[in-house]
Amino acid sequence: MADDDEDLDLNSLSDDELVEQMWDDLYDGLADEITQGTNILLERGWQPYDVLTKALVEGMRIVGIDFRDGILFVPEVLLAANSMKAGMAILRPLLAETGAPKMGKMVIGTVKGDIHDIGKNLVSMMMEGAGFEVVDLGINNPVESYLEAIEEHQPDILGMSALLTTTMPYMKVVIDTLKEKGMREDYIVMVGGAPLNEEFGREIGADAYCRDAAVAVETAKELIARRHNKGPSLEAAG
Ligand code: B1M
Repeated sequence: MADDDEDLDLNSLSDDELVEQMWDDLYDGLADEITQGTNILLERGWQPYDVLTKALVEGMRIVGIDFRDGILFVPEVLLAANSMKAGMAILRPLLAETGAPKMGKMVIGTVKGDIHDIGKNLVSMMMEGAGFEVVDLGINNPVESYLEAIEEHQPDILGMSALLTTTMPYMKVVIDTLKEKGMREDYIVMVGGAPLNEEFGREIGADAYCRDAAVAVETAKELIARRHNKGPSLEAAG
């Protein structure tokens, strides 16, 4: 696909054609083209969130299907992921540019054994855009990293991401450790990642499972507001 596209002027495409071309370019791991396409859509007045969801996230969804079906392999998917990150790098400051008052703080990281970070990065970007301060611990985090970070940063929210069925149980290890240390109730715990669901979130004792980054933002706002409304008096009464 890449060869055919060499002389293609992305500027000459309609919005719909360009978005479809970006799905192809993401699939082919063409970071420069993704950078260009992202900039063109923004110049045409697209909202950063629309570029993110309609061009980049949808493109990665298509990559995911062919990865699952054994049509694409790890090296190709890595190139696609890097291209996606090139687009996200342009969108990040725009999404964070809302000037919203600080809503709260979140520490977030992908759990131990798991190196997927695109979804987590998206959640971080959207949370920053909604006025949250975000401390991103990156990938492959053992329970100790989470503990150190919450000790250091005293967040309102602990966020965890997992993309593998083999790594998602580790979220429970982190939550159980918080319980053992008597710290569980000090933090809102939110979890997310493609293989998770509502039921899993409940079973491991998280406060919320978040289907996507937009849901993460809404859930965070809601849970923080609920916590503020509760206030210290309830604890004192209890
Ligand atoms: Co991986 N991989 N991968 N992979 N990979 C999946 C997850 C897989 C489903 C593909 C498949 O087979 N269909 C499959 C898992 C199967 C399973 O567990 N049952 C899989 C596999 C098997 C593997 C390897 C084992 C492959 C191998 O080596 N043989 C290996 C594992 C490495 C490891 O982690 N130890 C591996 C490696 C890789 C790459 C390195 C090549 C690359 C990652 C690059 C990177 O992240 N920097 C990669 C990718 C890109 C994928 C797919 C194709 C795409 C994931 C992604 O970025 N999606 C993925 C297929 C899929 O998910 N359909 C797949 C886009 C992203 C925006 O969505 O991450 O779901 P997502 O995030 C969403 C929500 O889930 C939610 O909000 C996000 C934004 O809306 N969310 C949160 C996520 N985290 C949250 C945290 C929150 C809240 C919401 O906290 C509050």
